[in-house]
Amino acid sequence: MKIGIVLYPTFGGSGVVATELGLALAKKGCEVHFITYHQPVRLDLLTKNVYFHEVFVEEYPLFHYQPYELALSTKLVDIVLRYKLDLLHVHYAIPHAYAAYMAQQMLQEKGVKIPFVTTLHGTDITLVGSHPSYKTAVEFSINNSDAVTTVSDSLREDTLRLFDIKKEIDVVYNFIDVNKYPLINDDECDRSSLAKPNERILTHISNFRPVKRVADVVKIFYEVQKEIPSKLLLVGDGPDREKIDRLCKELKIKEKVLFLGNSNEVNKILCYSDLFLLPSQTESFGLAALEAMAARTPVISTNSGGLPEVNLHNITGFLSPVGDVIDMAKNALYILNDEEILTTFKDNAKKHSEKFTLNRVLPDYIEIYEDILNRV
Ligand code: GMT
Repeated sequence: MKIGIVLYPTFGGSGVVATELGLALAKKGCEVHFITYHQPVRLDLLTKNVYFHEVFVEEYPLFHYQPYELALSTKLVDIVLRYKLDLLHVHYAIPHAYAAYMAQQMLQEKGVKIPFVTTLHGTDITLVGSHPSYKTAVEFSINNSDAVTTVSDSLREDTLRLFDIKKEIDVVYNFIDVNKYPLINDDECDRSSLAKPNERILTHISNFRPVKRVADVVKIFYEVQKEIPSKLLLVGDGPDREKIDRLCKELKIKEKVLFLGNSNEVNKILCYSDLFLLPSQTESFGLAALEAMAARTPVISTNSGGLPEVNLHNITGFLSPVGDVIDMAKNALYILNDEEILTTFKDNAKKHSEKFTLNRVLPDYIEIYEDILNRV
């Protein structure tokens, strides 16, 4: 099968899922073409069956906004024709589903039929997608996709609630490749440059957007460090980063908080971590939480969106209402205060993460592909 995967190339979860899926399909013998505006962060281009095509937007003085979807749909037509692709799989509705639909229409005029699958990831539905500026186009693109998937039951429900959907929506959970999360032994996991032996390490990874409520991460940590010696690792970068830096200074905890920026060594950072904090306003799934669990790190999160499908209350971590930093701090202390409790939560987190493996998810996507190809 020859598949074109359209994605955002950044550190965000939708790009990570799309990249890992494409790489797994390539390993199975599919020819996979990644199409986006620069090389995806987790994509190793020297992989058999893998191709990358950069979408270039020509600048022109008249354009106040660059017409990316126009360039993308043109590129899709070009790649489908040149490599004789069988189908497109677009990750994140805006503007990918819309561009895929346009490419499909243009190709039809040339006598070529190409079906496309749209995978909805979260903010393309809950935050940006349902905004009046985009809603009509997003609804149209979803209804005109040949197949639609969401990454959690909660996102499926949100999509049906926020849009007038006339299509079946399949839930295909996000996943991790367990081979990339081997348990790292304590002696291999040298955390001495980050924390003293008696200190606990709490970690947060995100794109520092307002939806992540990173200020709540700091406030939870502030309460925790009053009771037990600890450090906070902040991984990632984004619009709220400076605000968070200022908050740490105001709370006088700057020397206990390490800003690590964007990292491709998430796996290693997580092996140092005792607890993962994800107090998001909304989260369709919470891939970062799943990655933490796969690395044996329990999770303190909110109970919004799809998080309860990933983080099990009082088993793999705890869930609290959005903004309830005192409850989240109390739960964090409960786990961190007792070595035996911490070990139980770590074991539970690892075990539960194994329900979301690539091997379980891949056949679902392949079935969806075969189904739409049979309908062409
Ligand atoms: O969380 C973000 O802001 C990034 C966003 C993305 O598009 O990469 O993440 C969304 O997709 C991930 C992969 O499916 C999910 O794990 C995240 O929960 C989801 N984010 C939100 O719903 C806020």
